[in-house]
Amino acid sequence: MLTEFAGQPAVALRAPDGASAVVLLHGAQVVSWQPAGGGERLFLSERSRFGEGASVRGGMPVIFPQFNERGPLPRHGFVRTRAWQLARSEAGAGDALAVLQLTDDEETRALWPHSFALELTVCVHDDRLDVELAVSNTGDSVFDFMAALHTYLGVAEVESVRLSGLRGCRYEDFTTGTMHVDEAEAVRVIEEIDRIYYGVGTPLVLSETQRRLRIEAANFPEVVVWNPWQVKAAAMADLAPADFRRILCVEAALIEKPLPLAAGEQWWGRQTLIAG
Ligand code: TA6
Repeated sequence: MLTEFAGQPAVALRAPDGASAVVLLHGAQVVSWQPAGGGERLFLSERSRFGEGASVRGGMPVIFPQFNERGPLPRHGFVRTRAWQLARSEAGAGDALAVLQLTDDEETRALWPHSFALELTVCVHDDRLDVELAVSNTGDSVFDFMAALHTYLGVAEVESVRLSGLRGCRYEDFTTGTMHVDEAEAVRVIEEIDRIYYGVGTPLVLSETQRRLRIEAANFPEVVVWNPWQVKAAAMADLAPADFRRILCVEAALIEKPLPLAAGEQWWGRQTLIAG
């Protein structure tokens, strides 16, 4: 159902079992997810900026075709700051889903000279949220891309969470510019963290005192774990100073080897969150 969220056009999903989500057309950004019978699981900053050109601080920004500043494009690409089209939204017997689309235009081609079609499918059902990004090359030559679902998970207190499933994975630590292999049983966050984990093959589990979240991914080989912590958060105009404690970004990503997509080909990647 088309609605408004923070004054912006959005689609509200509600499954018959009560699971719900809200997706802004701006950036095709999921900004709320409540599993059936449960509370909000995503963080959204009350100081977020919305509308033309803004990137909204929270929810699940879609990153394409460049991650962070790993290339000449605007940081994290350009699709999170553009208006997408709603192609379809429906509530079925057990779930509710919406499909949003974005294609290249003069402005995107001025930044990145390729023809593409993106489709983001968001589906809620019972205790799960599935978000799938499909990328099609609609031009006549190959292009390479990176992509991520930059998920801001909402947590009660970040110092109390444990993120398991990354033991044995190689990671790049951006706070020190060094590479490591994670030997810890679980990731704990007690200071700024900004890591890309490579070759992640198993589902992750985020445990809090009162609740858990299972995080699965398909076709996204990397996981980014990020929390800006106090000093960087204080410098962010769109984040309240204490809100870094309520966030853990766990992002399904394709970064290390930008994917070459030939003319006429399609790729898809999915992230699934399962509340417990
Ligand atoms: O995914 C983590 C990251 O790349 C961090 O380095 C961090 O600065 C961030 O994304 C947020 O970027 P943004 O452009 O949304 O402020």
